[in-house]
Amino acid sequence: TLDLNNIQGDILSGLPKKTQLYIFFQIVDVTKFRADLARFVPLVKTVAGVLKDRQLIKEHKKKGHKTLIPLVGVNIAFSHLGFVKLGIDDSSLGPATDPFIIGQFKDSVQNLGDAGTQTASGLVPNWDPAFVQPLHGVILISGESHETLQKKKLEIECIFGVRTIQPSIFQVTSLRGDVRPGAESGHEHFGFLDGISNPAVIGFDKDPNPGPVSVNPGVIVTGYTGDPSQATRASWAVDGSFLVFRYLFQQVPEFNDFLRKNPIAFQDLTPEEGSDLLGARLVGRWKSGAPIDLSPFKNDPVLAVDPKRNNDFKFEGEINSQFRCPFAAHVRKTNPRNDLEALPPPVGPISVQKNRIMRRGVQFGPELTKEEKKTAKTECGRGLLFACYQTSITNGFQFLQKTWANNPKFPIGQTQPEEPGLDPLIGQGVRSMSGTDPNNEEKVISGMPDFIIPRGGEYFFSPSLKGLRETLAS
Ligand code: N7H
Repeated sequence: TLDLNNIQGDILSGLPKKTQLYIFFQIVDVTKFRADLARFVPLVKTVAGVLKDRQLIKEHKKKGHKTLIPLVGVNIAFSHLGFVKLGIDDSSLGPATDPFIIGQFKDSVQNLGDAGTQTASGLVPNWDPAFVQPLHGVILISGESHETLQKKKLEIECIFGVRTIQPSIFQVTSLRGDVRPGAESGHEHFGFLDGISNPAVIGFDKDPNPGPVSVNPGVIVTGYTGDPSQATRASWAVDGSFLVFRYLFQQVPEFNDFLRKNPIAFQDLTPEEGSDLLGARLVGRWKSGAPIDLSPFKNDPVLAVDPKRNNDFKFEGEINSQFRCPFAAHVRKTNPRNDLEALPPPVGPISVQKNRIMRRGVQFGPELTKEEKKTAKTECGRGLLFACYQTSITNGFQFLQKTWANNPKFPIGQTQPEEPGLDPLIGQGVRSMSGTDPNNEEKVISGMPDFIIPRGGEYFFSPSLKGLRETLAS
């Protein structure tokens, strides 16, 4: 059984958040850091702690309170360079070829497809300078208000002696994410409801909603059935998970402008409805969250918010058709469901279980300004602090990005003449796709501007409480 008191809270239950800070740091004094960490560990929120917090939130709401209950959740994770700096043998986290060991800086241009610039030291990604520096770890603070976050941040800075004459860490950068205001709460910056589909975990989610099959706990938490390296994990590396962080900018006015200029002419849709349909066909869901596989040509706001139905689809009977949903639509690319799981022999069926990831992103940046709406040009940076957990980056995030999103031939096994094309949102490379027009599935749209631009990131490992206490701290 999963030890919920030993697993960091963000992994299985998601730290409750209206706002969240990611503090990226380097360790500058190893001996002091290990001593400081011992005082930091009691702040770390476990899965059990989050479950308790969620109960408190429920009771608080039930009592009719309009204000949010002050709550804070702290987690910590380390990069391979962090473990090296600490002198900790992390070889049970992966071989030298594992993306975690290589680090995202190199992986970004080698495998993820991030745009780069040729320099004397090789191809380097066009990233924010903060992420070009080595990062040793990240501290996550989630809460209901900026005040709560700021207070906790100061407490943590005191523990690590930041702004004293002997700090143990140097803060390279910190990023703040905020859930969007009002009716857009829960929606990412393009306007689509997010956070609907995450894998249900056997042994944790007792009564999962209808949808994709539940995954073995080891797909998300190290040391359990489903962890490809279960047999060889060091004991301190059990009850942990790899945290992939990506700093992703979204070109929202440009996205909206593209939809406006390319409405799908279908049945008796108005141009505005045709633009909404195009957006829905790029994502695979309507802005409301309703899956287009179930409601292909018209938004269905009731379906959208019905947890018993809004993830219960498989691209069924559709193995060879993109009439209802394009093969390249973002949610079909990143969780192909029956495209692989019902793929006929000799190639299929192929389970997607090992490729599922637990997504925990949060939005950053302001709402669109009047000026941006008018000019259709981004002036203020905004996007997603993308985060996801898995026990294998090779099978999880990296696979989704490299082998699915960036691969014009995926999903495989289609017998149509047309190629699916790249994921129109996160695909990197020459971005074109077929299937946006239900009247003409072979029609290819190309010349899409980059809607999502990676500007940084790193691969981290989020250790167990026991690992933090007994192996990392001293
Ligand atoms: Fe995606 N978006 O706004 O379009 N994503 N994503 N994602 N994503 C999903 O089903 C989005 C990104 C996955 O199980 C939804 O919960 C944006 C990366 C996976 O059916 C929406 C960005 C990767 C799923 C978005 C972004 C993924 C998923 C529908 C970046 C991995 C679940 C909501 C700025 C490499 C698929 C939902 C399933 C869903 C958006 C990034 C993966 C609306 C804006 C980098 C696995």
